[in-house]
Amino acid sequence: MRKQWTKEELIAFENEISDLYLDNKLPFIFHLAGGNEEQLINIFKDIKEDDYIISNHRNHYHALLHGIPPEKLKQMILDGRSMYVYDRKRNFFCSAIIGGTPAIAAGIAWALKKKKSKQRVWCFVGDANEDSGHLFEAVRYVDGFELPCTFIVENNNRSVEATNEERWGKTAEYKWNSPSVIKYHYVITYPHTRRPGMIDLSKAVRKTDEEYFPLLKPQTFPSFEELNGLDITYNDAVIQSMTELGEKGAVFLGYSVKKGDAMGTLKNVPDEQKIETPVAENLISGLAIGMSFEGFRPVIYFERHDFMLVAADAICNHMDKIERISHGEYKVPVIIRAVAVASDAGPFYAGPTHSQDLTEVFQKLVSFPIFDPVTGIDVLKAFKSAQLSKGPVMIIERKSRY
Ligand SMILES: Cc1ncc(C[n+]2csc(CCOP(=O)(O)OP(=O)(O)O)c2C)c(N)n1
Repeated sequence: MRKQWTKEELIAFENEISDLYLDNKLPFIFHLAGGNEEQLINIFKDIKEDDYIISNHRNHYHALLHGIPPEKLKQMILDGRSMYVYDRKRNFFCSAIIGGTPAIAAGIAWALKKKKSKQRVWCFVGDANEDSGHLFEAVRYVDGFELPCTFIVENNNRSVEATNEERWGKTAEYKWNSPSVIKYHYVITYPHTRRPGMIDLSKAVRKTDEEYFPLLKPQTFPSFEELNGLDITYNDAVIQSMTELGEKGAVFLGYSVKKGDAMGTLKNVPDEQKIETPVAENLISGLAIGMSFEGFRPVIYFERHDFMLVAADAICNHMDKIERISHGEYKVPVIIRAVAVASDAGPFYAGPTHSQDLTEVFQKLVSFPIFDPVTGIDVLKAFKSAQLSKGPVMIIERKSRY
């Protein structure tokens, strides 16, 4: 049974955190909530204990109201994790990257609906989340497929220091035409964040990035020596790998994966496992993350590297970092098929915006394994490793080798 918080208790918790800061105990960025106690206490009356809460940088109230014990939350805050509050057991997740969470929320909701679960996803966002298209993509997706997800826009008419009018002029008060969006207004009682000048940093205990967020141990994979010597072409190896993944229950996401069969590579995969998506690469990748939280193994098909840049937030800020920033509580076993169509790809060549090979860029950007198979046997080994991976994996496919 979750503790029922009163307005006064919530305020007292945040005041205590504020005092810890003034006492040099929190030498890092954190965000205090205040002014929306009554609205949140009301909203949480509709939220069940096993529902998902997808929160953001200002998450202390959401965490307390969803049942994270105050001592546990306080310790996380003391450990530099105010913006990184996770609790897998209570389905509590957050991201401080504005715009990053709605697609993930939609992906979890997709999975819950598929599993015929009674659970729901509640995604809390500030008004700055209305600033980019990411929220719109997720709302449209949730509405279109009637997914069990509600987005709550917490409008305090402020992003850092700027009002909505300053950012958007006459379109400041955006109205959503969606059954999935609730918007409430409030006047926030704290500044955006505490200012560095308010404390004596020389008295603060400071740790390294790695002490706050230990690095993940690199995964090792078997060598699959039994595959050596097989006579299989690159293209057939991709088809065989997709067939195997399909038999193991993977779901395949992308646009035109049903009609186009991802250039014929999904021809042996049952249609129910092919998820036709909008042409919204960041949404596709966020959906995959959310689905993976609920036990699905999503395989994303990007038909050109260039298009992955649109998904860079979901791939680099989220997919790659979620396991580390959640101290291992959330894992993201997503497989990315990254097809490179360089100028040597003959009839598939389509000019400079469609022919970049970003393998080395992603090798620098992300810490998860990236396989770049050369032969058919390498392809089989790469996808077998991907099947075993506990986290994300990217496999480069080259059209010129198909
Ligand atoms: C993609 C991205 N851009 C910029 C920031 C920096 N940033 C942190 S909080 C914030 C403002 C958020 O405002 P809002 O969503 O309205 O929430 P509030 O802080 O008012 O609760 C910004 C711009 C960020 N975290 N992520």
